[in-house]
Amino acid sequence: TILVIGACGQIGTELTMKLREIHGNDRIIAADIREGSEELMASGPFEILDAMNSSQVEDVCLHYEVEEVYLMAAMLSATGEKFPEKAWDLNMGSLFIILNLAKEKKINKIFWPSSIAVFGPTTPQVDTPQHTIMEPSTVYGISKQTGERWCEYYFNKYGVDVRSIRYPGLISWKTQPGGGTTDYAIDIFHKALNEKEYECFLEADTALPMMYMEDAIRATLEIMMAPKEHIKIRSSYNLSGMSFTPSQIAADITRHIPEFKIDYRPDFRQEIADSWPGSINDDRARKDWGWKHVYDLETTVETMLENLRSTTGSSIDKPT
Ligand code: VAH
Repeated sequence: TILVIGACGQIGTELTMKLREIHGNDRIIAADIREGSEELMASGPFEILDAMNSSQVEDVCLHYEVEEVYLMAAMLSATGEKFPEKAWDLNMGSLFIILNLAKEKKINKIFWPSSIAVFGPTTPQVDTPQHTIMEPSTVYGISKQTGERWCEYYFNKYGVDVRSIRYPGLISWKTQPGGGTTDYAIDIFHKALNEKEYECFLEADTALPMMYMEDAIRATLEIMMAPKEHIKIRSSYNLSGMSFTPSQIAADITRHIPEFKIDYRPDFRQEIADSWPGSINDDRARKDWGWKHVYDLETTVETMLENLRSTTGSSIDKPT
């Protein structure tokens, strides 16, 4: 069976539903610190689980004969700056529990998400390369950079088959975003549809790497299904879909909703966004395991508005 820890989060929810579609509901165990959407809870086995409690995690793995773990639980960049110690403890504690279970051969494959947050203000910001200077300025970015080093160490020293992707900002409609800096790119759709206006917490010209959730889920499944020898980078792969600024996505939304108005009131998240790249080079993911993105800005805007219009208020669960 496959265990998804953090199954009720922004990525976890859609990843769990996709894995259940592919492997069958009962082969995918969803686990999180709290319950999730009605759809998720009704679709297969669920366990309330504290990702930092090693005996609880081990019990779930043994009980369900878990072979693979997707560790999607983490505290993201913005929230992490409000609770630095908790972010470090959760992001690192949960990773060590899973890496050690694999080292002890109690599970045999891990997916662990990294992020563009591993890059910092001294990183080249345009077409950021796979290998480059990384001096992250957020606790979240520090935990992801350290986590990458530990994943590579456990692969080299203990043969642990852990695979990782540096996700850009992710855009999705099925769940509310969870405390990230790129969340404006999700909030903007809800506000455009419900209020026809949006007060953006980033400057108009803040370019950030982004990806539509469907592409991110497919990338996650593809890196996990790739033959072991194709995964040549065991820290984490750069991955990119598109790159845009708040004013660019606002202009595209206005093509669909002409009366939409946006204004800009940057808050503490501006400094975080300024420390991250504007665009990412993902040639290694394309070369090693055949990655290619599908969604661009136009198709993302169309798909988001179409789905939110047809499900407004119903299946968008409340912020956790
Ligand atoms: C965040 N959405 O904003 C996450 C992600 C690259 C951004 O790590 O923290």
